[in-house]
Amino acid sequence: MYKLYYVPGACSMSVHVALNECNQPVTLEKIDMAAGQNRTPEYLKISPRGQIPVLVDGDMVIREGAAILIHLLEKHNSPLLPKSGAARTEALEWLMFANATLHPAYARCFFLKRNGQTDGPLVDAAIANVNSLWAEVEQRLATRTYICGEQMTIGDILLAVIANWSGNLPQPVTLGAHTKRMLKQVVARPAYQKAIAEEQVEYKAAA
Ligand SMILES: N[C@@H](CCC(=O)N[C@@H](CS)C(=O)NCC(=O)O)C(=O)O
Repeated sequence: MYKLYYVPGACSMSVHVALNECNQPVTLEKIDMAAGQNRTPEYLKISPRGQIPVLVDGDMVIREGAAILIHLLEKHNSPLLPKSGAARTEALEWLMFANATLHPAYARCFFLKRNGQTDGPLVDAAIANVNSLWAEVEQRLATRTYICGEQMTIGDILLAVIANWSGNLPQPVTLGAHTKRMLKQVVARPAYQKAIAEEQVEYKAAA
């Protein structure tokens, strides 16, 4: 059985949803970051950067979210990651957009907030960056049901997870109508609802 180290509602939730989409049972190991559980010597042996997600699959310990998702979706032949060709490249492009562009854009805002900056030019610039990325998503979704077309792919799930962090930013961000429509469809899926119930998070981004 898989083991997932997670924080409720954090980027690890995309792995949780993917496991549910693949109908895979998982042992959930909650990490309380506020209590410093990610900095204990035991946890640092599992995750040297003190981060989540970490997925344990037999003898394998996988630490980067995108690598974990690709590993799972390939292993379980999930349509969330097309097998080959342009469709696969596009799905990977938008997974990486969420993981390596949008996620760090939010992380910069949280870093500023944690360090006492809730307004001023740095915060404005960081929020403007987040808004410009969501504007790009909105533009794509004006002509597509999901970020890569009519088939939901893994990027949509990670976008939905990240969108729900917006209420914790130092300033509000704008999610467009097409984006909210996509988020509603993704979050309505039984796999997402199961993860919401198991992690006990509230989903607000699609309202
Ligand atoms: N590149 C990593 C980033 C993971 C990451 O930033 N996780 C956050 C939660 S969403 C975390 O563990 N933050 C705590 C820390 O960095 O100390 C991945 O995609 O897995």
